This record gives sequence, structure tokens and C-alpha cells, in this order.
Amino acid sequence: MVESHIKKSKFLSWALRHNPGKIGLRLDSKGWADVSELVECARNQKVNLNRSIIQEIVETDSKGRYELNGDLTKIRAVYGHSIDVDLDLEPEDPPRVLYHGTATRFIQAIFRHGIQPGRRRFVHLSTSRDAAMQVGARHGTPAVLEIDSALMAEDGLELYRMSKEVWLTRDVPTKYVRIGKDSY
Ligand code: HQG
Repeated sequence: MVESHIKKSKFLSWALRHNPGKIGLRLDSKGWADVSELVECARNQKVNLNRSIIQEIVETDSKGRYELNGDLTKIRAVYGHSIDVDLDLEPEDPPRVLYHGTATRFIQAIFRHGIQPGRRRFVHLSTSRDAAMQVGARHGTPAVLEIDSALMAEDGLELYRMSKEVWLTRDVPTKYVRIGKDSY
């Protein structure tokens, strides 16, 4: 993605996951915004978006961050929300292991309290160690935790697949978390 598209994608994440109200953007209870209203709100913030730019960002996003509805009139963030939206989540059988990328300075607290969603609605897990490493690096020196997702599911905890790379769950109690080899 070209540099300006990255900036625009960050704007989309900021607006659709966390701050629609700050730019006067209305989301419905499931997190959908009207594309035309989003373009208008973006313009007021000096962010140049139009339908085709939005469509290109959605289609080329490497993590599947956004989705458009069938007739391309509405858009929402697929995951990552701090605002309360109903994503119609259906639990699925997870892979045996998922990964959580974090920073080394959080590890002690995680082993005390489990992995908590913080200001987001859900804990975010990755399907690969490499992806988790990138998630962790956003916070400092990265570390990757291995999650026994098969056991979580067996114990009745729900996991939701949001894209090819990202799974969500409410929180991860310590018993399912371990430091794998090559974690730092
Ligand atoms: C940590 C981005 C102390 C947690 C990413 C993380 C992801 C604890 C930080 C998605 C803790 C929260 C989400 C505890 C968890 N004590 N710290 N008990 N439990 N933490 O940004 O997972 O690229 O809210 O480890 O790539 O980093 O924007 O979550 O370090 O997929 O699409 O608290 O957002 O996606 O940080 O990131 P965040 P995250 P995009």
C-alpha cells in the first residue's frame, strides 16, 4: 500500500474502532457507517477519501481490517474496537495454538492477571508467531506468548475468527498462556 493509503487506513481505524463521535460519524449498533457520510466526515478533517479509495484500502488490507456490505454503501472495522459494537460473533474451533504479541514489560502482569483486553473489547490473538511479533513490537521490545487455544475451547471459552490472521476472545486466563521457545 502506498504511504498515503497507510495514513488513510490509520484514519479509518481511528474513526471506525475508537472515535466516530469526534468527527460526527454515526455508526449503527453493529459498527457500520455509511460510506458517503464517512467521506464527508473525512473531508472535514482534511482527509481525502472517496468510494474507490475506500474500496481499494478495504480490498488490499493485509490483515482484513475492514469490510464493506454487499452494495458497498456501508463500511465497518472487522476487529480492534474500543467502542461497544455488536459484531455478531460466532465462536469457531480455533487452531491448536494461537499467539499473543506483547511487550516484554507486560509479561509479569500477564502471568499474574491473564491477558486482558485493556481499552479494547477483546483480547487479540494472531495465527502466526511472526504476526504476533509485529503486534508486540508496537508496544516496545516484543515478546510472543503461546496460547493453548485448543484447551480454551475445550474448557468452553469462546474464540472468534475475524480474519486470516486475527482471532478474538474475551480474556485469556494465565493457565492457557506460556512462553514458547524463540519468544523474544
Ligand atoms: C497488554 C492491532 C499488562 C497486551 C494489532 C497488549 C492487533 C497487558 C496491550 C490489535 C495485560 C494492549 C490489538 C495485563 C494484556 N497486564 N498488560 N494483564 N493483558 N496486556 O493495542 O493486542 O494492526 O489494545 O499484551 O496488530 O497489541 O491496528 O492490543 O500489549 O491485531 O489492525 O496490553 O490491534 O491491529 O494493547 O493489538 P492493544 P494488541 P491493527
